[in-house]
Amino acid sequence: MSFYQTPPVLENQFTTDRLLRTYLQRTLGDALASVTPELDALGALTAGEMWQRARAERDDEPSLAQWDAWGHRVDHIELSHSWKHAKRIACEFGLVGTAYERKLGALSRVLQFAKVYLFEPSSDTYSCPLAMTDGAAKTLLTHENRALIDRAVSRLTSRRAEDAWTSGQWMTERTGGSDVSKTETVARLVDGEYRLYGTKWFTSATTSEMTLTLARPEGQPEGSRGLSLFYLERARADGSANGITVNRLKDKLGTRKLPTAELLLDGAIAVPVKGIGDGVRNIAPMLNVTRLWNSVCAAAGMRRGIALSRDYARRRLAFGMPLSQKPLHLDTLAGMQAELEAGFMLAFRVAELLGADEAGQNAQPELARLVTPLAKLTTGKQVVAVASEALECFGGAGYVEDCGVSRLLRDAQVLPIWEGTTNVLSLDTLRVLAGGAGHAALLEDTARLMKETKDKELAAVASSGHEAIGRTVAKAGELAGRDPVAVEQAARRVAMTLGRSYALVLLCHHADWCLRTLGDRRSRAAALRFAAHGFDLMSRPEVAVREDEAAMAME
Ligand code: MFK
Repeated sequence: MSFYQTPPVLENQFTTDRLLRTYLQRTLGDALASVTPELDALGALTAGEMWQRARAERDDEPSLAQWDAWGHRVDHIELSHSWKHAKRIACEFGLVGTAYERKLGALSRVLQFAKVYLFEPSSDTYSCPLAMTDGAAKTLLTHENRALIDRAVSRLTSRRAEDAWTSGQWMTERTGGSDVSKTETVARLVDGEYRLYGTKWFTSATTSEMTLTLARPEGQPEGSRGLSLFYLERARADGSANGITVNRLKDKLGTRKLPTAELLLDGAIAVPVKGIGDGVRNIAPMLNVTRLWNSVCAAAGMRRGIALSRDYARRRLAFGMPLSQKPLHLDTLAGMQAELEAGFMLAFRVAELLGADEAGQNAQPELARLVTPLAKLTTGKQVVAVASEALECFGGAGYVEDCGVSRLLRDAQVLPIWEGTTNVLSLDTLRVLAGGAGHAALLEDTARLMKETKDKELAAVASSGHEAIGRTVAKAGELAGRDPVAVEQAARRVAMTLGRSYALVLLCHHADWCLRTLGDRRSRAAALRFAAHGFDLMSRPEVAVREDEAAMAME
């Protein structure tokens, strides 16, 4: 009789997720009971129908038809079936709307992102337009543009798929995804309305009904201050294209269900969102929301890789027993879970801060401004490493497309890139440290968390995290005053140390709660393991070997 392995099975992704459930128990308290049926239903859907569909339709990718049979330019993007399905589920469960309905007050963002966490890994990256939609709604509300709010926000936050809109976020041009100040798109005032001319080089979810974008009104200075933030709709009132042509769809490593296009804007009618100038500053609310989505989606990707690997470990027999009984395999899974638990805490901490700010309760804007890029850059790197391990947990099967795991790694790789690369966000972290009270707020928060952590070992580890943050902030400040090149060279180590150390302190605090309230020691084990993986990356000399290293880097 030949031997065959059994494929992994996904159970309900809410009911089987200890980390998510204990976190929600701690943060939502009594309110959890009222939202459990919804989370339970989404957990069943994401493990069942959505996951099966994503796998069965894996080759059903979006396609672009530029011309119709009669020679008209149409630029029609046909979406995959799973995307049409994902839109209905996203609306029904209020993946965006939950945040704006605010039924749980300051905790509404926690609930929203619990849903995002469940939904994302089976959504074929439909999370991308949802992230931008959330960011657009937030940005329009922040800038209090009444006409645009009336026109778009109820559509962006709708729970009815028939009238719900999604939004794009068109920032990237050929001049660069990071250095947005070089944006070449021009805004020309024609008969009292702005028309945009230029190319947008990386427009994700190009089928969205509207977008926020940057352009330089004629006569405005160079640099990011001369840019303005514009709102535009894909179609004009008569249904014709709004001066937008689609040059081609990108042929990407991953996120292949997501239609990402190169666009030409040739007279697209657009409306300034907040006057003229300061475009980068004005689009920042959107960036901060999408960076939070990125962090939660990174945690979700880790969780999915672990869920599949864990189930497979129970089924996969090798050397006479299941992998789940092999000490080395258990050690590998424990390391993956430890990274997930820390990354999860960091991502959801940003959700807590955003929700508090929006509800006007215990708002901590300086802390939020600092930890948003920290969460994004920390979890972006974690998910690539954990997804890679997840594939390895399947051996050769994980490297094969139709086993359903390989996509996790390809999709993970975008998370450290879009919405600001690791290095760009590390430099952003330095700017925040130099300019505000973020580091004081961070130290205050870690001191509080540490104080509330009672278990001796967890408290000691949390204290090491708190101290690493203090040392790193001091070191960055000292370097910045003495040697600007050295501080820039160290930026990633500074940011990663802050991100991983904060994640560690948050996880210790959560683990302590689990221990005391539930008698559950598993998050404690995760915290100790995460600490052993390392969180202080600042121990190397920053200046001594600089020239040798630069030579070595570019040999
Ligand atoms: C699954 C999840 C899906 C997620 C959706 C993915 C969709 C992908 C679609 C995309 O569009 S990806 C492309 C995203 N592009 C970026 O994220 C840009 C990356 N580059 C940066 O973030 C640069 O740091 C930045 C463009 C912001 C630097 O620009 P500048 O011109 O050097 O600006 P500067 O001087 O740093 O900042 C200008 C102002 O904005 C400053 O304020 P002031 O004018 O008051 O001095 C900054 O403080 C402010 N600012 C910048 N970043 C901010 C911010 N304010 C608040 N929050 C921020 N994050």
